[in-house]
Amino acid sequence: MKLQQSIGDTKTGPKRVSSISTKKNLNEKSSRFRFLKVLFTVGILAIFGVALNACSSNSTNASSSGSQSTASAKPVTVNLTLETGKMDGKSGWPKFVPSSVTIPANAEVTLKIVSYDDGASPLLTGMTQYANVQGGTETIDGSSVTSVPNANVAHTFTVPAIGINAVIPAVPSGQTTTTVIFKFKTSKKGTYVWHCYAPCGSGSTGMEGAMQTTNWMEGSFVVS
Ligand SMILES: [Cu+2]
Repeated sequence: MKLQQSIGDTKTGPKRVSSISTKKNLNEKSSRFRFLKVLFTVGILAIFGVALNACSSNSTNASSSGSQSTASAKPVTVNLTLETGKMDGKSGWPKFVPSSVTIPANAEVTLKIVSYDDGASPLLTGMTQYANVQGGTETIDGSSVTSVPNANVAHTFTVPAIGINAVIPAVPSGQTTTTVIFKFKTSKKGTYVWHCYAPCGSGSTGMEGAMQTTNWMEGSFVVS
């Protein structure tokens, strides 16, 4: 029995061995196949990834170039003159000319104000914030400023609704004019009012005359 069993074992032994080796081969083949499948899938995913990336970067470029085109502001120059009462024939009645200003929306505006007024009109108590440049950058006769000493303020060109305030000093002695360059950007369309906040009019407070008359020290500011 033992012998037979051992013979039987030896007979069946190799068969089992061969079947095991076949299984091993199969296992190896299938694992290779799986490995190739994984490689193939990774390859396909990589190609898709590159393609998607290219598409998305194209669309990003397209959208960014689109936003650049909407963001590119038009450069616009607006010229104003600040005339004195003598120039207008009305003593004590300084005037911004023209009184009505129209500027395109989304524009980079250079507001050039040439003033002939050598008289200062310091801002009244509670209004001295208008001695500070707001909502843009300013140069006076080529020098950058962020404010003007109140004793030297002659006028302001202020559009409260859009937060811009340009400060115009009195023309210094020895000069005929002083030139204020105020740069700012317009955004939305709208019709606003500009004012001068310096008491440059007549009367005991300087708040009468030109200060109370439309088209003298106040006018329209249209962003179209
Ligand atoms: Cu004024």
